[in-house]
Amino acid sequence: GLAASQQLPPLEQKDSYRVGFAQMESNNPWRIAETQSFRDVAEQCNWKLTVTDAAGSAAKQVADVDSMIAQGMDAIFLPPREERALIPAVMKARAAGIPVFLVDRQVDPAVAKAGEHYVAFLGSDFVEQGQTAAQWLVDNFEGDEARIIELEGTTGSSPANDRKQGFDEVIAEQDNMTIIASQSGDFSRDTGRQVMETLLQAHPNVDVVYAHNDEMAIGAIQALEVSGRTPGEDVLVVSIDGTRDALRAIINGKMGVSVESSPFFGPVACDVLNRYAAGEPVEPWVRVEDRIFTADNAADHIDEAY
Ligand code: GYE
Repeated sequence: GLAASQQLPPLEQKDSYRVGFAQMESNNPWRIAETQSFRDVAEQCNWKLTVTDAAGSAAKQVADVDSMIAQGMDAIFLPPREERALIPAVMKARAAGIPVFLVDRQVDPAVAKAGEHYVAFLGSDFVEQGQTAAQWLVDNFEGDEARIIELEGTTGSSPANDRKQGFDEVIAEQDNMTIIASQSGDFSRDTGRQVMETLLQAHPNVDVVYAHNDEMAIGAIQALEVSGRTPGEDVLVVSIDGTRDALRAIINGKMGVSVESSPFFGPVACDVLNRYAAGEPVEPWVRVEDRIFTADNAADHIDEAY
């Protein structure tokens, strides 16, 4: 009946779980640290862990989830590369009776819901991260007028949508700040560098770069340096993640701030799976609290960075 069909698939308590982690790509340190975090907890959580890598293709990620369903995994942890493209994978796993936990990115909440189609979303508040980056800029920008270039993450991904929303709404309230260009760099260092090189031609008067992640920010810093600019002096760079390269750039004065977005989901994934199997309630959004890295504290955190 209707009630039964709206129930999430149960998970039996067992000595060992077959767990799938369907990673989307491994082309940056954040993704590698996240995958490693799952591998690190597998043994102590009694998981037989299967990891796939969709190599940046949402279609392959759907196929990877398909094969995990076919193999009869007990549970699937999924970081959906794009908000819409991965919805069929979520629905199919649920129909097959396999509980799905979204990690680090969301699917479109108008279509698929936590507590109904999947168990929970484990991750950060991306709107808040964008607001925090913008507020740091408002508090620390020293020029008269800020012309901002925004490098967006992967088109159609929840962190790109939400980091843009949070940042843009704070900037819209500032009389002296304007976003003069906003374009996707696909969360990648190389693409970020190329997009920045192109945008610099059209907007040589840029004062600030806001990148949706550190990899693109590092790419932008390279493009700024190649163009003869001094990042941190001529152009202020603000970003999100807190990678080792970003903390190093902050220490070297090339980057102003990196708002943390932690990739270390293994321990929380273990805890949530155990609670779910024990029949305990799992909140629809298992929220990760993020810190902020600046010149004041970057050196204190570089040793634990990835
Ligand atoms: O910021 C980025 C990664 O989804 C929160 O994806 C994650 C983002 C992270 O590629 O570096």
